[in-house]
Amino acid sequence: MSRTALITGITGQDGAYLAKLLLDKGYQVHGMMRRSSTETLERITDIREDIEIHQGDLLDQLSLVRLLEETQPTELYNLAAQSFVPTSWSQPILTGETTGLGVTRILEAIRQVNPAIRMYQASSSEMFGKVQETPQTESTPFYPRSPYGVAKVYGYWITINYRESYDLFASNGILFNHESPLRGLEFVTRKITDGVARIKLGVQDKLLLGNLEAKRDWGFAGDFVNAMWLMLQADKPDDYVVATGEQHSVREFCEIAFDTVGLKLEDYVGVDPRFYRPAEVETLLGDPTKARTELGWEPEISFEQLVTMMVEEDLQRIEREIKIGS
Ligand code: NAP
Ligand code: F7E
Repeated sequence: MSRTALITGITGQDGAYLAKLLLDKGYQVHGMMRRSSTETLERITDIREDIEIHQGDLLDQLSLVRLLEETQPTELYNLAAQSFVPTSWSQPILTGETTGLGVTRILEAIRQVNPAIRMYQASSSEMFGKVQETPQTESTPFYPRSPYGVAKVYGYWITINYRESYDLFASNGILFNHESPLRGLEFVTRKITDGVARIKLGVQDKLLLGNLEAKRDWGFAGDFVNAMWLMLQADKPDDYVVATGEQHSVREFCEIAFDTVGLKLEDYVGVDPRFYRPAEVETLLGDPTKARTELGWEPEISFEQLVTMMVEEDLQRIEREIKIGS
């Protein structure tokens, strides 16, 4: 039977990895992107001909209904969001509208067009914020620390509420930080690997960061999108923590990244309080036991492999840019 998936947020990091995974599995893949004055398809240029892109916006209910009618998906992956935590303090209303209420708009569109569509909601470890226990599991209480985290808590609960109210197949993946060479440059991992590559190639002197002691459970995006798919193949909808079960600090990430190119962090990294947050999430560590036992999900890429992969890809990209510029 041919399976059809609709991915919101297809132009983002996870959208690109998930689209590739679904194409490999034989899905017909549709992606939703919002209108912009410049091209934002950079992450999916290699599969552009294999997928269908449609315009739509989480802020526009009618566009969602129309899109579901047009594409008739069997599975919908709601990855679109305002996902950068610092921006959620400068644009809290937009973040609430997109990252929070946007989920209700998707659920309402599903109800209206076809309640049999299976839906994945991109929930986040940011919901645990000021952690109430360690490691965090599916039953750990939430304590979000940013407008982004608060909006994700709303998205999480509205997904459960629609599942219970209308019997929808709607599942939350509580995903811990996952990174890749396709990660946005403003997130700390990519900021570091891009900075390290530029320093190594002589086009940058310093790398200015915020809280070096923050700890995260970092995994590889390519591994994590597989968990999203597995959730929608399960017998029943449910909520799952997706994490590696291993924690590292921003400082450790930096050390490995600089080591990869034979340099020392102390010679290049400075702390700039501009990158501190009004309320910080100091530590996150997930327990992926449920995803492992019930879905058979396991991450394949280690922390060290992830850092090295990201540094190496940034080195190659910047080398190409330098060649083109000279
Ligand atoms: P990302 O790279 O920032 O991608 C976000 C996507 O959402 C982009 O395609 C963006 O489009 C789109 N978008 C933003 N506002 C929109 C709107 N109003 N209407 C339609 N599309 C809109 O994020 P990601 O890292 O791939 O993460 C995917 C999802 O997982 C997000 O919901 C994020 O909050 C969540 N999450 C991420 C992580 C992580 O560590 N990566 C962990 C937990 C949860 P443009 O290209 O036009 O900006
Ligand atoms: O920050 C610290 C910063 O912006 C990680 C999103 O995908 O994952 C992501 O959110 C840590 C924080 O990711 C800099 O203070 C230090 O403690 O890479 P980040 P995030 O805030 O954890 C979750 C799971 C999501 O759901 C989100 O969508 O690193 N940090 N110095 C810095 N962070 C940044 N961005 N820049 C710095 O210079």
